[in-house]
Amino acid sequence: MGQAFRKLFDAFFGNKEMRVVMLGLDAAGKTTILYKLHIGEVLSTVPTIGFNVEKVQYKNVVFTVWDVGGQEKLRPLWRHYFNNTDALIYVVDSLDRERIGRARAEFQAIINDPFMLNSVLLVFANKQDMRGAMTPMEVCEGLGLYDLTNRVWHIQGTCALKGDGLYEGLDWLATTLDEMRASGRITSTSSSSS
Ligand code: G3D
Ligand code: MG
Repeated sequence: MGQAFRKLFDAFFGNKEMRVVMLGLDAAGKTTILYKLHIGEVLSTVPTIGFNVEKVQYKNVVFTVWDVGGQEKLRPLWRHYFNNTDALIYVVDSLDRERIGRARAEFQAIINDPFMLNSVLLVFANKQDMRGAMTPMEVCEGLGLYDLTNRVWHIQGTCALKGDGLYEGLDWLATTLDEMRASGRITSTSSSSS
Protein backbone atom coordinates (compact mmCIF):
# COMPACT_ATOMS: atom_id res chain seq x y z
CA MET A 1 0.00 0.00 0.00
CA GLY A 2 2.74 2.44 0.93
CA GLN A 3 4.52 1.79 -2.33
CA ALA A 4 1.37 2.41 -4.35
CA PHE A 5 0.82 5.75 -2.68
CA ARG A 6 4.37 6.82 -3.25
CA LYS A 7 3.97 6.05 -6.95
CA LEU A 8 0.79 8.09 -7.06
CA PHE A 9 2.41 10.95 -5.22
CA ASP A 10 5.43 10.88 -7.48
CA ALA A 11 3.34 10.74 -10.62
CA PHE A 12 0.98 13.54 -9.73
CA PHE A 13 2.12 15.56 -6.78
CA GLY A 14 5.81 14.85 -6.47
CA ASN A 15 7.26 18.01 -7.90
CA LYS A 16 4.41 20.36 -7.16
CA GLU A 17 3.66 22.34 -4.08
CA MET A 18 0.50 20.87 -2.60
CA ARG A 19 -1.23 21.60 0.64
CA VAL A 20 -3.94 19.33 1.88
CA VAL A 21 -5.89 19.61 5.11
CA MET A 22 -7.65 16.54 6.39
CA LEU A 23 -10.43 17.27 8.85
CA GLY A 24 -13.37 15.57 10.50
CA LEU A 25 -14.88 14.94 13.90
CA ASP A 26 -12.80 12.99 16.40
CA ALA A 27 -12.75 9.22 15.79
CA ALA A 28 -13.62 9.58 12.10
CA GLY A 29 -10.39 7.82 11.14
CA LYS A 30 -8.02 10.64 10.18
CA THR A 31 -4.99 9.47 12.12
CA THR A 32 -5.50 5.94 10.84
CA ILE A 33 -5.51 7.23 7.26
CA LEU A 34 -2.39 9.29 7.83
CA TYR A 35 -0.48 6.25 9.04
CA LYS A 36 -1.95 4.00 6.37
CA LEU A 37 -0.53 6.21 3.63
CA HIS A 38 3.02 5.46 4.81
CA ILE A 39 4.31 8.56 3.16
CA GLY A 40 6.40 9.87 5.97
CA GLU A 41 6.76 10.33 9.68
CA VAL A 42 3.65 11.70 11.37
CA LEU A 43 4.60 14.69 13.45
CA SER A 44 2.27 15.84 16.19
CA THR A 45 2.34 19.39 17.39
CA VAL A 46 0.16 21.20 19.87
CA PRO A 47 0.40 24.87 18.93
CA THR A 48 -2.18 25.74 21.52
CA ILE A 49 -4.18 23.92 24.14
CA GLY A 50 -6.84 21.64 22.69
CA PHE A 51 -5.69 22.04 19.13
CA ASN A 52 -3.56 19.10 18.21
CA VAL A 53 -2.19 19.15 14.68
CA GLU A 54 -0.65 16.20 12.89
CA LYS A 55 1.52 16.77 9.91
CA VAL A 56 3.05 14.58 7.23
CA GLN A 57 5.17 15.75 4.38
CA TYR A 58 6.04 13.74 1.31
CA LYS A 59 8.30 15.75 -0.94
CA ASN A 60 6.30 18.89 -1.69
CA VAL A 61 2.99 17.56 -0.48
CA VAL A 62 2.06 18.63 3.01
CA PHE A 63 -0.84 17.07 4.89
CA THR A 64 -2.07 18.74 8.04
CA VAL A 65 -4.72 17.03 10.10
CA TRP A 66 -6.82 17.94 13.09
CA ASP A 67 -10.14 17.18 14.78
CA VAL A 68 -12.99 19.60 14.40
CA GLY A 69 -16.16 19.92 16.43
CA GLY A 70 -17.47 22.11 19.15
CA GLN A 71 -14.51 24.46 19.39
CA GLU A 72 -15.87 27.72 18.09
CA LYS A 73 -13.14 29.73 19.70
CA LEU A 74 -10.41 27.70 18.04
CA ARG A 75 -11.70 28.43 14.57
CA PRO A 76 -9.68 31.59 14.04
CA LEU A 77 -6.56 29.44 14.50
CA TRP A 78 -7.57 27.24 11.58
CA ARG A 79 -7.02 30.12 9.21
CA HIS A 80 -3.31 29.68 9.52
CA TYR A 81 -3.70 26.25 7.94
CA PHE A 82 -6.46 27.07 5.49
CA ASN A 83 -4.44 29.69 3.70
CA ASN A 84 -3.20 28.34 0.37
CA THR A 85 -4.96 25.03 0.82
CA ASP A 86 -5.42 23.15 -2.44
CA ALA A 87 -7.62 20.43 -1.12
CA LEU A 88 -9.76 19.52 1.84
CA ILE A 89 -10.21 15.88 2.72
CA TYR A 90 -13.16 15.57 5.05
CA VAL A 91 -13.40 12.26 6.86
CA VAL A 92 -16.75 11.01 8.17
CA ASP A 93 -17.41 8.04 10.45
CA SER A 94 -20.19 6.47 8.39
CA LEU A 95 -21.34 4.50 11.40
CA ASP A 96 -21.93 7.61 13.47
CA ARG A 97 -25.45 8.52 12.42
CA GLU A 98 -25.96 10.45 15.64
CA ARG A 99 -23.27 12.97 14.83
CA ILE A 100 -23.84 13.37 11.09
CA GLY A 101 -25.62 16.68 11.80
CA ARG A 102 -22.60 17.88 13.72
CA ALA A 103 -20.29 16.66 10.97
CA ARG A 104 -22.41 18.61 8.49
CA ALA A 105 -22.33 21.84 10.51
CA GLU A 106 -18.55 21.69 10.83
CA PHE A 107 -18.13 20.78 7.17
CA GLN A 108 -20.30 23.67 6.02
CA ALA A 109 -18.47 26.12 8.28
CA ILE A 110 -15.11 24.98 6.91
CA ILE A 111 -15.93 25.02 3.22
CA ASN A 112 -17.55 28.44 3.51
CA ASP A 113 -14.51 29.93 5.15
CA PRO A 114 -13.18 32.61 2.80
CA PHE A 115 -9.79 30.89 2.74
CA MET A 116 -11.34 27.61 1.61
CA LEU A 117 -13.55 28.81 -1.19
CA ASN A 118 -11.16 27.58 -3.89
CA SER A 119 -10.31 24.26 -2.31
CA VAL A 120 -11.22 21.01 -3.97
CA LEU A 121 -13.31 18.80 -1.68
CA LEU A 122 -12.77 15.09 -1.19
CA VAL A 123 -15.01 13.33 1.32
CA PHE A 124 -14.09 9.96 2.73
CA ALA A 125 -17.16 8.07 3.93
CA ASN A 126 -15.06 5.94 6.24
CA LYS A 127 -15.72 2.68 8.12
CA GLN A 128 -17.57 1.12 5.19
CA ASP A 129 -16.55 -2.26 6.63
CA MET A 130 -18.96 -1.78 9.53
CA ARG A 131 -22.45 -3.22 9.46
CA GLY A 132 -25.04 -0.48 9.52
CA ALA A 133 -22.68 2.15 8.14
CA MET A 134 -24.25 4.92 6.08
CA THR A 135 -23.59 4.46 2.38
CA PRO A 136 -21.48 7.12 0.64
CA MET A 137 -24.73 8.42 -0.83
CA GLU A 138 -26.26 8.80 2.62
CA VAL A 139 -23.15 10.58 3.85
CA CYS A 140 -23.42 12.81 0.81
CA GLU A 141 -26.96 13.76 1.76
CA GLY A 142 -26.00 14.09 5.40
CA LEU A 143 -23.30 16.63 4.65
CA GLY A 144 -25.36 18.56 2.11
CA LEU A 145 -22.96 17.88 -0.73
CA TYR A 146 -25.70 17.75 -3.34
CA ASP A 147 -26.65 21.33 -2.55
CA LEU A 148 -23.20 22.68 -3.24
CA THR A 149 -22.96 24.84 -6.27
CA ASN A 150 -19.75 25.94 -7.83
CA ARG A 151 -17.58 23.52 -5.89
CA VAL A 152 -15.52 20.62 -7.13
CA TRP A 153 -16.19 17.64 -4.89
CA HIS A 154 -16.04 13.88 -4.77
CA ILE A 155 -17.13 11.29 -2.26
CA GLN A 156 -15.33 8.01 -1.74
CA GLY A 157 -16.29 5.10 0.49
CA THR A 158 -13.28 3.95 2.49
CA CYS A 159 -12.11 1.49 5.06
CA ALA A 160 -9.06 3.17 6.54
CA LEU A 161 -8.11 0.10 8.54
CA LYS A 162 -7.59 -1.90 5.37
CA GLY A 163 -6.73 1.06 3.18
CA ASP A 164 -9.69 0.44 0.87
CA GLY A 165 -10.71 3.45 -1.18
CA LEU A 166 -7.87 5.71 -0.05
CA TYR A 167 -5.87 5.27 -3.22
CA GLU A 168 -8.93 5.84 -5.40
CA GLY A 169 -9.80 9.03 -3.53
CA LEU A 170 -6.30 10.46 -3.77
CA ASP A 171 -6.13 9.45 -7.40
CA TRP A 172 -9.25 11.53 -8.06
CA LEU A 173 -7.71 14.41 -6.12
CA ALA A 174 -4.44 14.31 -8.02
CA THR A 175 -6.14 14.11 -11.41
CA THR A 176 -8.58 16.88 -10.57
CA LEU A 177 -5.91 19.23 -9.27
CA ASP A 178 -3.81 18.53 -12.31
CA GLU A 179 -6.69 19.36 -14.65
CA MET A 180 -7.51 22.50 -12.74
CA ARG A 181 -3.93 23.64 -12.81
CA ALA A 182 -3.70 22.94 -16.52
CA SER A 183 -6.84 24.95 -17.19
CA GLY A 184 -5.64 27.76 -14.97
CA ARG A 185 -8.48 27.42 -12.48
CA ILE A 186 -5.99 27.24 -9.68
CA THR A 187 -2.54 28.63 -9.46
CA SER A 188 0.32 27.04 -7.67
CA THR A 189 0.43 27.49 -3.94
CA SER A 190 3.15 28.67 -1.67
CA SER A 191 4.20 26.66 1.34
CA SER A 192 5.22 29.57 3.45
CA SER A 193 3.79 28.41 6.75
CA SER A 194 3.80 25.16 8.69
P1 G3D B 1 -9.37 10.36 14.30
O1 G3D B 1 -7.90 10.53 14.09
O2 G3D B 1 -10.19 10.91 13.20
O3 G3D B 1 -9.82 10.85 15.64
P2 G3D B 1 -8.70 7.55 14.45
O4 G3D B 1 -9.69 8.78 14.28
O5 G3D B 1 -7.87 7.37 13.25
O6 G3D B 1 -8.01 7.68 15.75
O7 G3D B 1 -9.73 6.35 14.50
C1 G3D B 1 -10.70 6.23 15.53
C2 G3D B 1 -11.07 4.76 15.71
O8 G3D B 1 -11.73 4.29 14.54
C3 G3D B 1 -9.87 3.84 15.92
O9 G3D B 1 -10.29 2.80 16.75
C4 G3D B 1 -9.63 3.30 14.53
O10 G3D B 1 -8.97 2.06 14.53
C5 G3D B 1 -11.04 3.15 14.03
N1 G3D B 1 -11.14 3.18 12.57
C6 G3D B 1 -10.59 4.05 11.72
N2 G3D B 1 -10.92 3.78 10.46
C7 G3D B 1 -11.71 2.68 10.49
C8 G3D B 1 -12.38 1.89 9.49
O11 G3D B 1 -12.33 2.14 8.30
N3 G3D B 1 -13.12 0.84 9.96
C9 G3D B 1 -13.22 0.52 11.28
N4 G3D B 1 -13.97 -0.53 11.60
N5 G3D B 1 -12.60 1.23 12.23
C10 G3D B 1 -11.86 2.30 11.85
P3 G3D B 1 -9.77 2.62 18.25
O12 G3D B 1 -10.45 1.39 18.72
O13 G3D B 1 -8.28 2.50 18.13
O14 G3D B 1 -10.20 3.85 18.96
MG1 MG C 1 -6.58 11.54 15.32
